Amino acid sequence: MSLDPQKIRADFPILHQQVNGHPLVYLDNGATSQKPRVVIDALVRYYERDNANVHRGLHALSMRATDAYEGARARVAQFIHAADPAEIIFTRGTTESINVVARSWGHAHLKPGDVVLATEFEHHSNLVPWQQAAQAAGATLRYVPLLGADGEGGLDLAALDTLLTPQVKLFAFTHISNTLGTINPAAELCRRARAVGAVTVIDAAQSVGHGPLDVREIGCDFLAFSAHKMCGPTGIGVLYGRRALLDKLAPDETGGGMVAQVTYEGATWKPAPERFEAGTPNVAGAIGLGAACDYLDSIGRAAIAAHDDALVRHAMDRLSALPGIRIIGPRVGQPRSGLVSFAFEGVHAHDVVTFANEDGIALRGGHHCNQPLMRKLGLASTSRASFYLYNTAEEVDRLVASLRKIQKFFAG
Ligand code: 7TS
Repeated sequence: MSLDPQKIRADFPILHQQVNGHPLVYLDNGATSQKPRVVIDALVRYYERDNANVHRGLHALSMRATDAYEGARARVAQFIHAADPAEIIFTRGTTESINVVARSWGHAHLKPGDVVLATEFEHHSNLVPWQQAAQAAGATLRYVPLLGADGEGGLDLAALDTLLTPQVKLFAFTHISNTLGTINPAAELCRRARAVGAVTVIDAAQSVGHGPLDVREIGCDFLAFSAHKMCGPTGIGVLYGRRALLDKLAPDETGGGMVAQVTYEGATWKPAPERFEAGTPNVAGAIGLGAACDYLDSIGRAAIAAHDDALVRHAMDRLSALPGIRIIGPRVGQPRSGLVSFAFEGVHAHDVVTFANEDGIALRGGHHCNQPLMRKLGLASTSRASFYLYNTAEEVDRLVASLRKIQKFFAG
């Protein structure tokens, strides 16, 4: 159950280039992943051979495009073990998926006095939509605290028990933190939320392409993710919703493609998923996402998770030996996803990222769309290295060598 990153690298054309005179080391996978040739080819093939609008034509191309689009839906359902392809709604990405739930479900179900629960380490995309939904309904938004001065203790599960009152109507949480690397016990959190009758929404942006995921085993009501972080194209993502919930939900966007009957006076809706896909969808994107699912499964998601884990252990080991470094999130040896965020005493994260770029290394620096979390940890920003299936231990070593140079430079 291991993978050979050198072999995998041959599948990714973009990796074979020099940046500032050095072979590219791409460690910004938390922001977006690179695309294998098979995904790029699927997009080109669709546009060269099959391009047509879906669900409305009786000609050959439209039928082919519709089959491929619906085939991608079925493939995604299988990828996350959804019971039914109708539970897969194509969106623009994680952000839009969460907004659909916040607007549709929030509008229908939230009342004054209700509570929406989130955690202290949500990405802005799983935080601001809930602020908006709670404000619109006169509901209250509460946060499950994070333990530890560096967030190393994970979610405070004892506090969760106190917070999960019958007033809580919805609990939204990230599966994997894009800044801390914390892996939340998703099935356990859903079980506890269900016990008070709360609906669960999981932000799976950082998890779905990095390991096995089964929505029925987790027992969530909604789950959101983006194709571009899992070797697929940009501009396409998924909202998974349990059929029983989706069928009762009104759409948040209306127009062509999602209506059953229209008169001058009004309209009725098709069932899910069409009900939530107004207008011409991103057909090519869905096909590209289907190809990404095939690609990841051809490698094996358990093997990808093991590879991420080996890299992050190696990185934690080497990084924690650097002087003046503050690593946030789980400690060395504790479970964490394949990413690590850190701050250097006296060096701004943007300087770290700029200097690393001189060595051909792509990192991310900033607040990572986690401003409230940064404030809680007393940090303006961090630098982040995030790994994926094509990264190697040698690349981690190049990062560490570059960071040593940066430290030396700023030490004067
Ligand atoms: N949720 C999490 C946990 C994320 O990491 C991201 C993107 C999103 C939601 C939003 O996804 P989108 O595809 O809708 O934009 N995270 C990052 C990041 O960490 N660096 O750049 C984007």
